[in-house]
Amino acid sequence: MFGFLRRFRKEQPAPHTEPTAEALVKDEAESRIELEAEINAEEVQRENELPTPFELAPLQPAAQSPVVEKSATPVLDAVLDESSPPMPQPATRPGAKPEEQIEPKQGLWASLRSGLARTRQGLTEGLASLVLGKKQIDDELLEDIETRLLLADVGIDTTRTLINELTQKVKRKDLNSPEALLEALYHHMVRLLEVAEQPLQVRSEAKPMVILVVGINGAGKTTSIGKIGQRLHGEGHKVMLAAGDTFRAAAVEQLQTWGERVGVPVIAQASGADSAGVIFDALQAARARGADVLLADTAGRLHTQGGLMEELKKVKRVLAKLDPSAPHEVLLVLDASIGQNALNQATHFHEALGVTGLVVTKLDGTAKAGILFAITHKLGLPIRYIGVGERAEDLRPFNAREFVNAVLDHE
Ligand SMILES: Nc1nc2c(ncn2[C@@H]2O[C@H](COP(=O)(O)OP(=O)(O)OP(=O)(O)O)[C@@H](O)[C@H]2O)c(=O)[nH]1
Ligand SMILES: [Mg+2]
Repeated sequence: MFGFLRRFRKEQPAPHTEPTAEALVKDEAESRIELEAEINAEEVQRENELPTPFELAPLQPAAQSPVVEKSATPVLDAVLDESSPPMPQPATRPGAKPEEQIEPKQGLWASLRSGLARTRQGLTEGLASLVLGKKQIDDELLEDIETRLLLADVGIDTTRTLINELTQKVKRKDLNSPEALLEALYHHMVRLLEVAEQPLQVRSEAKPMVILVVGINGAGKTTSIGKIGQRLHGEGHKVMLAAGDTFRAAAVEQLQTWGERVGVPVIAQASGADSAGVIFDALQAARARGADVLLADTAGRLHTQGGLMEELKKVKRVLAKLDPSAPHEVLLVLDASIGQNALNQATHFHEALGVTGLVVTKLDGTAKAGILFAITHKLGLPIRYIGVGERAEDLRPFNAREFVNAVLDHE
């Protein structure tokens, strides 16, 4: 059942009376006001939920900081030294399930819905009047759905595929009402995205599992590393971070701040060092300390910057010298708000590096969350996480049905 239809129906006249055109316009306007009110309420709730700087996890005192600052390659003595601080253990409640340790029980669904409010508004606004005002499926309805999918950045090819599937069903008379058409669209969209529903699994045979995080400037790589690190650490894995972005000023400090906040060690060198060297040393250190997961940050780059793409290939080659199976994951972080460009980036990064998983960030604050359909339809890559906000729990493992429920207002 679609929430926007249910809400709209409440406003409808008694079922035996055909709504007049005037009533429909009025109802649509009211429905729009209701939707806007809903989104505003969600935004207010969100603002209230956002942690103030004082609510963030307190930083550990410097003396107990697990951050490992390195000055040259290879400098592993300090790391390997028996007297170096032990790996911090996850602050977990004994017996608690992993999800309980990281995520509050309530509000997860609400936060996903509120994060995706803009895309949902674009996809569903006005559809209620169009669907409930008709007995038959007609071209106008199909065209309207097509336009909405395109505006949500589902992309021309993927939209055409979805609309073609619906049109075939209509021709075969499998669908006998506009509501059935919408329901069929919902199921097609879930099926399309289910291919990408492959959560990140920590591979126990890899010690450590090396996750190389790549993407363009500002996509959310470092933040996502911090959030994934927090999640995996909370699940009881020994996590280490590698400050492989030696290019951008303050990049190392940004990762170290995350390391301190989450309570995991960061292997870093002075900025300007060779990125491949830092990540190589970090892998050695992580092995020596028995880490389960090493998350390696890298500097942002465009796929068109050939030299910088070569640098990432070098990182891969250097890692493979220590462990032929490393990196075990090449995680591409994509900013959803750039829409179709994200598909372009994914295609090129995948060609160059063999991407094995995606993190799609900033789905909040954009009406273009439809890009997930285009990327999955074209590349079929696993979407490990989606980012729907700035809080750690706003980086969520991707679930196709949950996602489509939120963008189509389906319950
Ligand atoms: N609203 C929102 N903001 C996000 C999300 N993910 C990351 N951000 C913000 O995006 C900004 C850039 O994030 P970074 O993690 O520094 O991006 P980066 O890819 O490491 O950037 P460079 O290191 O400069 O290449 C920060 O302000 C993050 O808080 C998200 O899912 N939603
Ligand atoms: Mg960064």
